[in-house]
Amino acid sequence: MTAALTARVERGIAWLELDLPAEPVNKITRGVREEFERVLDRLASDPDVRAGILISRKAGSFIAGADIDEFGGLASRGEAHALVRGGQVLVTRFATLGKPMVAAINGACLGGGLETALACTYRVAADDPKTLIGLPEVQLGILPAAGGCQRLPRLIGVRAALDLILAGKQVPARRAHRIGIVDELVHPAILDRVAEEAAARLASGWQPKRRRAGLGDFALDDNPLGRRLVFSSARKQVLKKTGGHYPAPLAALQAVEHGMKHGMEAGLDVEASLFAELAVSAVSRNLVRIFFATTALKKDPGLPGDTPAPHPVSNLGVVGVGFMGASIGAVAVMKAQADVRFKDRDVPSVGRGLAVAHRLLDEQRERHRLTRFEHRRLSRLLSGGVGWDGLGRADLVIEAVFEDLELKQQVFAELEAQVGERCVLASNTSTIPIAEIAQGLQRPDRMLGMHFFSPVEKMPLLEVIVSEGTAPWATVTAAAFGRKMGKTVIVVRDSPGFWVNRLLAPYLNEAGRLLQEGVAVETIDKTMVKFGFPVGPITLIDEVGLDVALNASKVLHAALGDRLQPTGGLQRMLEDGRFGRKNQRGFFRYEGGKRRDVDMAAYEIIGAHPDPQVPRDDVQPRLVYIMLNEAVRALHEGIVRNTRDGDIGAVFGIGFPAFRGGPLRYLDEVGLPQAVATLETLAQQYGDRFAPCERLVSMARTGEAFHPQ
Ligand code: 3H9
Repeated sequence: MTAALTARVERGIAWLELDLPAEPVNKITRGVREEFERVLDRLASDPDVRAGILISRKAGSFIAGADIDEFGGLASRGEAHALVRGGQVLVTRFATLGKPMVAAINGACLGGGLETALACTYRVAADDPKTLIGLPEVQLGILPAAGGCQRLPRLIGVRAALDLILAGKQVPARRAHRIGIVDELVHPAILDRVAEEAAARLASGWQPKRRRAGLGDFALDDNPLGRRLVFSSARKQVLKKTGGHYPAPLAALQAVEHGMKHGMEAGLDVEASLFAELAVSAVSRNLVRIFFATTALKKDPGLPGDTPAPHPVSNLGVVGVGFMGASIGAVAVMKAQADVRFKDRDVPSVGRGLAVAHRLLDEQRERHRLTRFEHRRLSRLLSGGVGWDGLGRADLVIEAVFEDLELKQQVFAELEAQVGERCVLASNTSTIPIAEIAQGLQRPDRMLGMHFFSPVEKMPLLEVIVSEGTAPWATVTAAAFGRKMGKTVIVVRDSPGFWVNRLLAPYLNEAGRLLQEGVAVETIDKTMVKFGFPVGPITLIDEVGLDVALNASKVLHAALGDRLQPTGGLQRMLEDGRFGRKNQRGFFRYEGGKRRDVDMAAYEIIGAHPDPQVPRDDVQPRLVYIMLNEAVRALHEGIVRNTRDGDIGAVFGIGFPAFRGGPLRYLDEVGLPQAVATLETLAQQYGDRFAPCERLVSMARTGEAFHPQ
């Protein structure tokens, strides 16, 4: 096998150049580790070598961490322990070489990659968008275990380190420089030269002076009492955020705390034993699967077989620039660098849309995610007007007007007369079948749905909805542009509610039924947060808007029948002018934009009376299983292409607990016969809507699984 590591010595400086053959990223595999060990032994004993430089020769990737593929193969804690000890030995070797080492960072420097760079004496980074730096391990259900929990807090302070480690953040080189992870930030073209100069200086005994972070931070970090405070408040925050479902951030916290109290060696021991436990846990396995599914979707054109090439989209039109349309435009500018033209019915609407989009760009500038120059350049890509002019050049137009079939049909009829032959037409509808919107178009083959989720700049999912008549070139073009916008894209068949709303509707209806039966709002929401959802269903209704939720329910009820019948509560709330957070009136009270407690008036309006006597044991199974059953039906109808897309859609679109792997993975874990039995019991008690669907029953009978091992 070809070597990943090349070593050469010039003027007393050893260059260690990494380029893992036939792989898109550099990662620390067992083989790479062995190569490093051999080379480092040589350097240590070579009297001609005064210093070393670790650099990548793979574009866009310094080192993306330990090889995640190797985790999947770990059969036991013992194996995991051996793997992590191997990693620690290698990283420690960099720190104890007896010769200064410079990490010249260009491209992703993550996990074990950053841990290696931290063990070097000095870090120079290329100021390039691909240079992302961080310890994302907790997102895989593990902790930084090659010394990251020890070296990062010692370098930048406990608080700053915890901020990165506990959320698994990846920060751009510029921010890494500001907080002190990186010593020097340089233009990519001079990275080699600056690294070489630094290595030469270090070899001559130069000691780099490091800025210490803010005085306040070190006042807390540097004394045991202050640190205890930092750790206890971090622990509280982690528990609040994870609900105790994700053990990795707590483990990382423990490793940092232990190491700061008892020294580096003891800290490394704790890192290793916690890693061994976590790496073979079900939570980590599910999170790793989600990582690989997301990565696979980045390359998936959206259709099987020989697909046409997507058309490039450099000009985007957005028609209807309320909050949603404007945010789609802003993200298209920021992530895809598209030239975006807004169109709405009058000047004030266009002005409001542009203001929303500019605000989103300004926020990026304020958070230092855009330089002043980039901010100015991107802002100029946004324009708008009330006429159709400007849309003639569009490669893709996304319509985001009010959810009304006739209005949408009218928009597309007018639009079709303006745009060129190769322009894709997309509706951001959340419920209306695409084929119906496309009726009457001269070229319905270029029409599809692009269902974004609000807030667009935060929500990672995009459903691309294709009807029978949608042409493959249009599908792959929309999917490719969605990915360019930074979204995880699933291609979904045109059908009522598509995938995400199809699963949500029965879940939210059931929550409405529980309310009506006398279960308190807090009980319903807390139960589902305890299961692992980020928010409960009643909070979710307030967030998405009661009008939107009811509209989706009605569409699904009309299409799929009684099992999806909504309760009358939402209708009555709307008649009382309650739209949820957007007008600060819903199931909750709002003050100055902040959500407060439950609005007791809501119970009156829907005619419900919270009753502590109502049994709560069935709240969770009712809400969870009604969704699972619908997921199996929709999968069987081919609404999503496969179980991977179904699970990813539910995790990223609904907030189905990632640590459970998605609804279909969760069914496998529960066991299909057990799931059928639970649904049958619920059906006996609460009605036919819980009757297990045929597909689930047959799979349970034949012993199939959604994700066969
Ligand atoms: C760790 O380091 C543990 C240590 O603390 C302790 C150990 C002792 N391993 O995402 P992309 C693959 S844990 C294996 O499409 P991008 C990826 O699957 C690790 N494979 O590109 C894909 O493969 P394929 C902590 C990896 O430019 C290909 O590379 N590190 C790894 O959009 C391209 O990936 C992380 O969690 C890996 N470490 O984004 C970093 N990384 O082509 C995870 C990537 O066969 N990785 N691949 O489908 C990322 O965040 C992104 O992949 C990255 C590139 C930003 C690097």
